[in-house]
Parts: sequence; C-alpha cells; structure tokens
Amino acid sequence: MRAEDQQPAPLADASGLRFAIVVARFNAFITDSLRDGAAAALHEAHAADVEVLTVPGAFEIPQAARAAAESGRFDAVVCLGCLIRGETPHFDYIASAAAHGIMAAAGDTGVPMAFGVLTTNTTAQAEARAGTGPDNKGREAASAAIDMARLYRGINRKAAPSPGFRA
Ligand code: INI
Repeated sequence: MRAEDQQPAPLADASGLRFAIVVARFNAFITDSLRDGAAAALHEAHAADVEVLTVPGAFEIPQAARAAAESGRFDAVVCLGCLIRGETPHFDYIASAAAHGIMAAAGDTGVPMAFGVLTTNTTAQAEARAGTGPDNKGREAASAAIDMARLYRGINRKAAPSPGFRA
C-alpha cells in the first residue's frame, strides 16, 4: 500500500486548546508541507485556535517558541523545520541548538513543545517525511502537542486547590 493511501493515526480531542505552529522558512519546499500537515491535524482535532509563526531558519525556532509560550496565549507549541546534512557544514550546530533550545524553552516556560524539526542526510529522506500521507512529521508533531496540552491541562486542574481547601 502506498503511504498516501494509509489511514492516519487518530488524534486526541483538542477542543478548547490553543496552539502556535512555529515553522522555519529555510527549506520551505519541505517545511510548507510540515506546516500544512500540522495545521490540518489541529483543525481535524477541533483546536480552538491555531496561529502560524514563521521564522527564518531552524536556529530561530526556539526564540519564537519561547516568545509564543511567554505570551500566555497558547497551550502548546508545534516546532517545525528541516535540516539536510549534505547542504550545510554547520548542520550539527543548528540541529543541536534547535533541539536544546526548544527543550529549554518548554522547561522554562511550562508550555509543552513538540519537536517536528527534520534532520536528514538527504533531500529524499526529508521528502519522505513531509508527504501528504500519515507519515507527515508535521502531523505527528501536532498529535504530540495535543497529547501534551491535554496532559498539562489535567495536571494543572489537579493542582488547583478545591474550594473547601484550608492551609
Ligand atoms: N536553517 C534551517 O532551518 N535548515 C538548514 O538546513 C539550514 N542550513 O542549511 O544552513 C539553516 N540555516 C539557517 C539558520 O537556521 C539560521 O536561520 C541562520 O544561521 C541565521 O541565524
């Protein structure tokens, strides 16, 4: 069966949840498809709000993701980009900065962030992960963001003191 013909994995319900998609413009022939896959998944899951924030390259993703989280307007951030090893001598530096920066931003802000930054050896490998089928990594990152936003919502609800609580 072709990847395009396979059924995508089901998504959790995102009703009432707000998402930012931070997407790098670099390698737009790939990242446009990741963005479309993520946005389609969030709308399919009935997200309350989806805002797309475009940055120049993967290096800038953590900066915008942190700013989005600090705005208090989003329950989760979907981070999307594409690095192709053969095309940049500083692949490892940018990939590492993106991964560590996103992790730090999520930890520091308390807003979950999904990692949809492709790091591939070839253009063909990137294309295989950005098609219209269920293997679209933008969709996968959006699904993870929904799961994490729901998890955090549950944790924060449990953390709130009940009305009759006395210290
Ligand atoms: N940014 C990417 O997102 N992917 C790449 O493959 C890439 N390459 O090849 O260099 C890339 N570079 C730009 C970088 O992310 C920054 O935008 C730039 O260094 C300006 O800060």
